[in-house]
Amino acid sequence: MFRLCLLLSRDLCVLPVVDVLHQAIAGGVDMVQLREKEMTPREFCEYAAPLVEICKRNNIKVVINDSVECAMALDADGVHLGQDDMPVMLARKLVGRDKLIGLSTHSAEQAEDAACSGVDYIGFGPIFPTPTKGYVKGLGPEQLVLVRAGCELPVLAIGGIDADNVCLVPRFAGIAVSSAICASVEPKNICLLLCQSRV
Ligand code: 3NM
Repeated sequence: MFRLCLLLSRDLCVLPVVDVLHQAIAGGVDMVQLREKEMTPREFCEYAAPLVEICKRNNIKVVINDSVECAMALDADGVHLGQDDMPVMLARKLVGRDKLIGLSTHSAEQAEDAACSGVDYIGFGPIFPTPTKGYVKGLGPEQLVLVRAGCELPVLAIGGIDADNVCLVPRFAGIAVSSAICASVEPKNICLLLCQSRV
C-alpha cells in the first residue's frame, strides 16, 4: 500500500524538477509517477532516466504514466495506465509479474472491474475538482467508501488533493498529488503535511 504518490509533471513545477523530486522524497513520498503528456518518447526517455535513477537510489517506487514501452526501457518499477491505454492483460504480458501496474478508475464500477483485472493498485478520482486534468467537478471523498466495498486493491485517491482538504480523504486510501506539490515553493513541507494526514 502506498501512502503518498507524487505525480511529477515538469510544467507544473515552480522549482527545478530534480529539486522538487529530492524535496518530495525528503518529505515522505513513497511512490513517484512520471507524467508528461507533451513529450515525444525520445524526449521523455532522456528526461526521465535521471529521475528514475534518483528514485531507485532512494528506494522509492517509480512508475511511468501511459507508456509500457518507456517503463520497460527505463527499467522503472512499473506503469500507470488509463482506461484508454493498453489493456491490463497485455501490459502484464509485456512487463512481467514483478512490475507494478496501476490503473486509473473514475467510478465504483470501474474500480470493481479493476479488482479482477490483474492490476496491483488503482487510482480513483477526481476526488475534488482540479484544473490539472480539467475536471470542474469532483466525485467526492465519500465515493471511496463504495470503491472499497467492491475492490480490495490498494487505492490512491487523486484529483485536487491539497494540504487543506486531505483530511476529508478516508485513511484507508493513499493519495496521489500533483499540483499541490509541484507548484509549491516548498514541496518538502507540503509532503510532510500530506503524509501526516495518512497516519
Ligand atoms: N488523474 P492534481 S485527476 C492525473 O481522476 C489525474 O484520474 C485524475 O493532479 C483522475 O493533484 C488527475 O494537481 C490530476 O489535481 C491530479
